[in-house]
Amino acid sequence: MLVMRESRTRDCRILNGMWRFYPDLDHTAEAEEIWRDALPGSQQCAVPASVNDLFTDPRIRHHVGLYFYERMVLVPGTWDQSVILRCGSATHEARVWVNGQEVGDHRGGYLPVEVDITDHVTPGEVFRLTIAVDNRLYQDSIPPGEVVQQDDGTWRQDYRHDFFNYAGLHRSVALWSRPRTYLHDVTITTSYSGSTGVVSWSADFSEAPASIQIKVLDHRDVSVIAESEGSSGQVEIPHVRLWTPGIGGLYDLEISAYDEAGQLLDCHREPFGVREVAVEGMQFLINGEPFYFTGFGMHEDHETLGKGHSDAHMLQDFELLSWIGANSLRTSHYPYSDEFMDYCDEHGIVVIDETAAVGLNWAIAGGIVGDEVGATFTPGHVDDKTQATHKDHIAELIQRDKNRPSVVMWSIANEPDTAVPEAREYFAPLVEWTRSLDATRPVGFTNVMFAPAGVDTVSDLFDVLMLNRYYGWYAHIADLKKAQEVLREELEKWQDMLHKPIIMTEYGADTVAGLHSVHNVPFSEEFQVAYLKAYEEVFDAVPAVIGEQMWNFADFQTKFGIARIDGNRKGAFTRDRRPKAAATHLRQRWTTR
Ligand code: BDP
Repeated sequence: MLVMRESRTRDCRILNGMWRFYPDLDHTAEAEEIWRDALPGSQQCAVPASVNDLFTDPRIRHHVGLYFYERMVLVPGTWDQSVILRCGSATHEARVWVNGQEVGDHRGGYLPVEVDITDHVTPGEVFRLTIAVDNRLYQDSIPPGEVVQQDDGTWRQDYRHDFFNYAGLHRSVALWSRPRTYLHDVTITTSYSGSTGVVSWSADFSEAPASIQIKVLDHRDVSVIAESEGSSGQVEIPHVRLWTPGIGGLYDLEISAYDEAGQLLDCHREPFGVREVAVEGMQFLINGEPFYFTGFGMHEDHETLGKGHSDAHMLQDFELLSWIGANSLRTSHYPYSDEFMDYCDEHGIVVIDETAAVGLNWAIAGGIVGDEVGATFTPGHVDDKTQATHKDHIAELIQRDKNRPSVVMWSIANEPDTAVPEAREYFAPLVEWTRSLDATRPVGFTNVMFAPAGVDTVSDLFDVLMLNRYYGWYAHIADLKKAQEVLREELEKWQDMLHKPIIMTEYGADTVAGLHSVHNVPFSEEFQVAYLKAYEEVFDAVPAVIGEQMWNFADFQTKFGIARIDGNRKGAFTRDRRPKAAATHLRQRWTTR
């Protein structure tokens, strides 16, 4: 599924704003088929946004089940093509009705929902659009979870990951007009030789057009740089401007399809960059140059909005990333919005693109050793069904992001239970699957502290080692000398065993902004800085370490827990994006490298 972009043949109406809203608090909506008529009541909800922090009623905040959204939509009278409804995401499942008739659904909360509604609407007329968003997570969803019926009959959502289960229409909703014969996919791969860029493309249409014209355009001013034709082939870019970290450098591949009479059928512009990514020995190369990752594991998370996208908030985050000297980030722990990824492509921000496969670990909960609840890889926990959903989810992510130059690596899971042999059976086919879908990027996952070198059973299957470590915090609390010792010993062991590049994808300490101490006590700003310095000394001493992404960019909301004070406080910035002392420290280190 291509990211929809306006073109000579594709038009768009953004449907963001205030929608009618009905949270199904008593779970009767399905039996009553409430989508058949206008939603009851007069409540409204903002789109895009998470539902949870907008209302004062705690039943809405903690609701487990369905939320209904509705609005009237005008199909422009000039639209005589296919009409497509597209939401950037609906967390975690969506069902869509047009005038009370079901037209489509989608499972998975962080990737687009696209439904062809042509046969149900009439140009020039208004229709009633209803979308149900289901926030429930199950054993076979990605991420997994469990809905528990409580003694008083209410439902509780359990899940094993460390961020609040925000729900809603989180990203833009739009109505699109698309030609009936249309480009539904294009794959672009690039390389270069000397100063000549080589671009290969392969385009798939709903129906073969009579001819296909290809143009390479400069993304900035759409000037034509090269031309070719056909559904697949190669085109050269003389004096190529390589896509470069910190700079960017985009081109567009314009694909135009014509019928026998030479009439334009469809036209789409796909942004791309010419760059090469490779892992060689213990180095990660971008355009042949060793790349050292600085930056963060992040979250889509803000006051009021929850996981709702806002261009203004996104821009502020990117400004802070630039200010602090971060050249990269990981989309922990799910795919981020199209807008976010577009910005990374445009500005040369290096992305480790992560799936929503987080919490596949029955031995921990949010970095902390959990209760004894049984094995991870067992029927009813993480099993064949989970793996099947995981596989589809990887395919959808690669489908969405494969042409993005910013994406230099796939992270197919965060902290699964890889201390047990069953993990290998689960992950080996998924690694192979990922490589079969994209042979151009390395594949990794982030390894949990409880599966260190010698215990972990899967890391040799992957190209790069990504480690999340909390020595000095969850283990050896406050003993930074010991933390350094254990960390160094472990990193050297990995280095000797695998000879692969290592990125430290998480390390951090909860820190309450404004709490100070001359004794470096945990939770103080001074301790967070001391903790970072201790880790950095080790990174600088181990050659295999080719990156540091501190946990987390900013404080973020989580479910309740005694180790969570209104959320996770490991941010370098507070939740409202004020710098802690750690931010100033990181800026000093990363801007002078
Ligand atoms: C790691 C998880 C991350 C948590 C972090 C923490 O990958 O999602 O937020 O620990 O505990 O286990 O802060």
